[in-house]
Amino acid sequence: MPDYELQYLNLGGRATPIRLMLTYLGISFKDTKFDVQKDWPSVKATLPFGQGPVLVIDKTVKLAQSHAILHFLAKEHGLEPEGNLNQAFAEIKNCRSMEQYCCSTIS
Ligand SMILES: N[C@@H](CCC(=O)N[C@@H](CS)C(=O)NCC(=O)O)C(=O)O
Repeated sequence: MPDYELQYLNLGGRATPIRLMLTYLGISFKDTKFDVQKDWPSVKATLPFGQGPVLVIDKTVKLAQSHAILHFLAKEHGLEPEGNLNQAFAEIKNCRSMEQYCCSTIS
């Protein structure tokens, strides 16, 4: 099993689905939470795109972008749906839940 470290701010946000997926899979991981005021300015420079969440694999590879991290973990650990259509439905749910998290609908 690879060594996983999840790096993010000291809040739920975009790290929540990643934490949930790793927990669902029963994979232990280091959950590193940075304090926005104290740690973030210096940490930001070390992160791809200067943003979190970031998944550090085996202390070497840094994966950015929450969707890419979720897809990677799903493929690596057997959660990726089979077939293009099922993958599209999963992607639709993923996109929609992120819209609901990020934006409010005007209507
Ligand atoms: N598309 C990126 C967005 C990443 C993002 O916006 N991260 C925010 C927290 S949710 C962040 O790191 N903000 C602090 C900053 O930009 O300094 C993803 O899904 O991971």
